[in-house]
Amino acid sequence: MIRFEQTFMNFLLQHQEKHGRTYHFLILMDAIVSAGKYIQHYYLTGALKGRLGSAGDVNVQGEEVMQMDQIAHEITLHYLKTSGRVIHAVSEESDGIIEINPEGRYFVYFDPMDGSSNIPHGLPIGFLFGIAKRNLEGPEDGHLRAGKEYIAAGMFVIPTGTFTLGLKEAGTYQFHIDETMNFVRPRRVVLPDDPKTWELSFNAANRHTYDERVQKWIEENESRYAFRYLGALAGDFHRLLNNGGMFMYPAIVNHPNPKKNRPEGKLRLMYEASVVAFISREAGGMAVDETGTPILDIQPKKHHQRTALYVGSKKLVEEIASVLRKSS
Ligand code: AHM
Ligand code: MG
Repeated sequence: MIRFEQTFMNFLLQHQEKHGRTYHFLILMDAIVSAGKYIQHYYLTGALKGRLGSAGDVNVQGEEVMQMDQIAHEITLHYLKTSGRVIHAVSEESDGIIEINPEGRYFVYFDPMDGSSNIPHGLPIGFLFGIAKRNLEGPEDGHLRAGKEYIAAGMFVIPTGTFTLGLKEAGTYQFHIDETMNFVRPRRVVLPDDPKTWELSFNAANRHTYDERVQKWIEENESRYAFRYLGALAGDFHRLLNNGGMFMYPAIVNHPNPKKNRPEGKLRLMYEASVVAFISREAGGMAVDETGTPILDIQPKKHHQRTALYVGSKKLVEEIASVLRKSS
């Protein structure tokens, strides 16, 4: 007997039909999944084809651009354009807003290759995206949406072949790539309640540069949990979704070289922090910034805005949020 698996597209079709929705979102998701597969293909053969090096450029955020950053950006834009459903896109790899189709229905915010330090080694990176819907009835409402207004957010862990999608008020689901390059076998993901499996994930080299309250919390609590850090948000967050715990990238405020402080945080709000915050909410978790404010409530002022991030199991994030809300 052949064992057939439900494909992502079939899962989504049924979801849309059940909720009486249009097919536009399906067409957009088909484009995003095509981009994810194509990036996966380019990355898998990247070392052999000499594509894992630097592009010799520095992006608008002052960071070294890798060849794969550019390839992944180009691939994603191609598919977003051909979907015909996107009005504007915001990419980590592009300074300005990318105007695509004035008739489009969706805003897409994406980081096509997140976790750049893993690229030269061919180790896991992420393709992260958030989707908001344009206001079709009223006046044009711009593209700067808070995460709570996203209708979906997702991430591919590449080249691992996993895809996770959070759907507004409908849960978070994980899929695996099969031999035919289809994402299959939907599984609903709920962050585990049991602290026994919880993990902490942060760049330990930075710990003495954090706010004193955060340092104290780490000292008092770290021995209770396992510690894991891959250096690529999608991979670290993927573990968390399955095991529970908390990923954090706190503000850097006590660096011995004050020029290296990052009081605004490192990660980007619209296409990194809000994406994992959305997925986490749909999996029963939560996410806050350095003031203990929910990430999904932050109204971005600019599209490459940064934020500190604490995301994961609700109880643990609430614990650190109450520490952060108290004045130092
Ligand atoms: P990038 O967009 O330049 O790749 O940076 C984002 C990445 C995240 O994926 C990861 O969680 C974090 O930066 C790691 O930073 P660090 O190397 O400082 O630990
Ligand atoms: Mg990034």
